[in-house]
Amino acid sequence: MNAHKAAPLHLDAVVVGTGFGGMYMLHRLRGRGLTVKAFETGKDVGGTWYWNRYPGARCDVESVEYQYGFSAEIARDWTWSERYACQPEIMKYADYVAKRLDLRKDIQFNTRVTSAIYDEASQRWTVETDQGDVVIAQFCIMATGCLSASRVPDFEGRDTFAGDTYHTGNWPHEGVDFTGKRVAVIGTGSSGVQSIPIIAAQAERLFVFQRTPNFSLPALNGPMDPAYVEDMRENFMAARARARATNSGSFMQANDQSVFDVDEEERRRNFEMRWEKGGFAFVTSYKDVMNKLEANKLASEFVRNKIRQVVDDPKVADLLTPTNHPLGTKRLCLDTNYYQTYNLPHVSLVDIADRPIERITSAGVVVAGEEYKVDAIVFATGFDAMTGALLRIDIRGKGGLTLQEKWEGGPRTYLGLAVSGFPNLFTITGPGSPSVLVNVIIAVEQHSDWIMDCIDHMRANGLSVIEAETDAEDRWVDHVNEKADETLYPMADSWYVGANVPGKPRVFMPYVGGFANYDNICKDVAANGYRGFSLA
Ligand code: NA7
Repeated sequence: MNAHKAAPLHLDAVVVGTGFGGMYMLHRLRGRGLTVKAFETGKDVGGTWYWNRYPGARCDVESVEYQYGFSAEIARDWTWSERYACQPEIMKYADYVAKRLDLRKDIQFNTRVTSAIYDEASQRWTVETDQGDVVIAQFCIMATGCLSASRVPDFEGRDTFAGDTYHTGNWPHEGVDFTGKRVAVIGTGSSGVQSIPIIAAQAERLFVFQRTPNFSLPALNGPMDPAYVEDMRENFMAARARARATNSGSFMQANDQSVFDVDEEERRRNFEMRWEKGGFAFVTSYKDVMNKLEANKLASEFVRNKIRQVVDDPKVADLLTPTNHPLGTKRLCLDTNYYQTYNLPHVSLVDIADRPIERITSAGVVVAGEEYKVDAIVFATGFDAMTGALLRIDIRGKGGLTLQEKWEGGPRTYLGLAVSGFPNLFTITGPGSPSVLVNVIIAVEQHSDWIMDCIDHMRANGLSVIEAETDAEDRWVDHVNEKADETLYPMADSWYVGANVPGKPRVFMPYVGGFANYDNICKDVAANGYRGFSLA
């Protein structure tokens, strides 16, 4: 229930969420003289990193890339300690940026936005919060994140468990010590893969419940090479500019040869060389790995062999080896000693692919009539990705249309930035934009800059309302689908298509056409009088 409602505050813009997207958007809007306030559910900035404090939580984009590129000074004055930053270091970085830009004075923490309702007569959004705030604003910008609505599946008996339960995406801030405990981990996506080795190192007994084996590549994390750190201090901005001109939006050197341009020996050498580098470089071994099944099969089989080489028990190795989806079509994981963990005598893999968890009892988890008795259950079961955080807010556009109604058959946006029927509402990394398929920091900067330019344009031309046209939206949705269908991505039951949430419409949500292509489309739309938008 909402707290007592305050008198409405009139502002130019409201930003919902202060992960890296909301932080930068707030900075941009404020810098252009708009009156703006941001609301944030957490007690601090950082978004998904604020919540995902599970043991081993680590970014799988290299730390030098996972930072803002809008300010040479901010980049130069920050030094990452490891190749892949751990969650606490990313929080320190978020704190550093928040202090540097003095962002917190315009953020209200501990506050969840509950509704955003558009009034056609006044052309204003009324945004309300669970703390009783009422803000009336011209622009409402949703920076709610792609992986922020965590979910625990509705296992029968879930609430009867007598021990402790945790979700990786909502981890206690004081941390958890599993020493001497019997622990169940349910889920083997990135959060499971990162946390399992660390939980195993503490726990007396660990059961991992796996529905789908995922491909995981070795991160080969370690301290940063000082020479590279210095190089990046000088040359980061140029490297970022180059990355923005690529479709991966990253520093990785993609190989534009086909798998079939080379013989078997050469291919094996190249796979091995990229494997040895660690990280996602392996996926860019050849240009057709993600769009030709035969090419993907070769890369997939290389990784499967690596798994078999590491895991001692061939039966366990078989269970851990992904066979039901092509490499990369479910979000790839990066790990440190994940597969090695299954060689430990106190770690057991419980296959639940064909025999789902029957129920949770007061003592543990039941599968195929067998009760696995544990003291704690860790749900590493993921998120209602990309749409969940938006749909949990009561958003109503023209004619009282709710976003839930509008997206009943799956999300529909124009450029992942705007929704027809919802004027002056922008979504940062909304469905239909590259978002989770590229370095998300680049994605949020590009969106925030585009939105800022758009608002500048409106102000300079005496315009007060912008709305995506339905036709343009339809064409964009078709285009997003066409691009996805050119790839292997739709073959997997991934969270990219909402398959992890029962009843969620199966739609490929991110835009797979590439960052640089997408950026050019957005620029072109703006340069052509915001083609596909109506402005008044
Ligand atoms: P993910 O990647 O969605 O992984 C969730 C895991 O939980 C995955 O293995 C799921 O199996 C499993 N899951 C979900 N529901 C169930 C049920 N009902 N029963 C058994 N197992 C289940 O979430 P993460 O938090 O690991 O990672 C999210 C993103 O964060 C990641 O992709 C990176 O971008 C960072 P499934 O594969 O659906 O069969």
